[in-house]
Amino acid sequence: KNSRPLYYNNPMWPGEAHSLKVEEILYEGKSKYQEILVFKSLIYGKVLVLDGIVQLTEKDESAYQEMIAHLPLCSVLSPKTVLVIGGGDGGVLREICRHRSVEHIDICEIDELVITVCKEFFPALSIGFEDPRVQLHVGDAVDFLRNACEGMYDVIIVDSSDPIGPAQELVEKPFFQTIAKALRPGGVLCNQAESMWLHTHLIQDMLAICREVFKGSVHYAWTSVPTYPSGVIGFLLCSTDGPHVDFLNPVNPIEKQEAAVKLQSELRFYNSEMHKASFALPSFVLRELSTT
Ligand code: AAT
Repeated sequence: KNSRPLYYNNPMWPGEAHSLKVEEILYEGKSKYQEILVFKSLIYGKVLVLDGIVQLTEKDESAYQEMIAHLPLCSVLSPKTVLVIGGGDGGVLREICRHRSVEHIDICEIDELVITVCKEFFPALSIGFEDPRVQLHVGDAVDFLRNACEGMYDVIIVDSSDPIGPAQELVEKPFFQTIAKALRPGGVLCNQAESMWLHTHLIQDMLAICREVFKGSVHYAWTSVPTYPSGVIGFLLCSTDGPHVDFLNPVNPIEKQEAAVKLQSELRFYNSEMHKASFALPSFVLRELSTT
């Protein structure tokens, strides 16, 4: 096991590496797309790692999955059709299924082995796949969206890995154009958008593309995820031309939904205050992002 490579030379995070104490390695394998590792950590519970990059831990997954799902779903009235890109662990599905208005969820994950491994080691996340409203499509999101029906979705959530490897094309303009086409007028995209501390150039590029492609509103929000590099991760929230979407004052707040008390008690991280707060940006980020 001493031959396991060091990851401080990952091109997404040159010169830095972060460590968690490994109690036990639970799974190690290689799919057609990536290396998959599951281990039990001392403090963060079980951890899913793809190509050396932490995708989630049991302790802090709620901060990511709840925000990436409820930020967009609370921003549109009565969302019914949703598409998830990536998200093979099932955590985002679990969150979407909490919304009673949702009737159909497509998920397009490229790597079937991620799904299989998560079903074995992360049952509290993969439970999302068991909901009858969920339809799984194993394949590349680029192809899936090329063939998607126009105006089909109220909300699209891109829960994809970093743009190295199979997710490379998911930060490019043609991909965003196919997303905009697949959304209904006034439909909403929430896209994983990296760290404001480390990736301002990537965020600037994505913002510039999205401001061109999405004719409604475009905003950057962020959340705290201690096990992601720099401890934070952001989201791009965009809406297509059509009924105006006010992301900062959501029309479908969690406390006004059916079974709101139960719903709110099930959530660990998201609430309406966190929703609003997530759009507040530090001054250096405001400056850097306004120049695009
Ligand atoms: N729910 C939190 C975990 C993820 S998982 C990202 C998923 O995106 C992976 O399962 C990966 O196989 C899938 N994926 C990557 N590329 C594609 C593609 N082209 N089409 C469909 N699915 C894809 C995200 C964590 C973010 C980590 C940030 N550092």
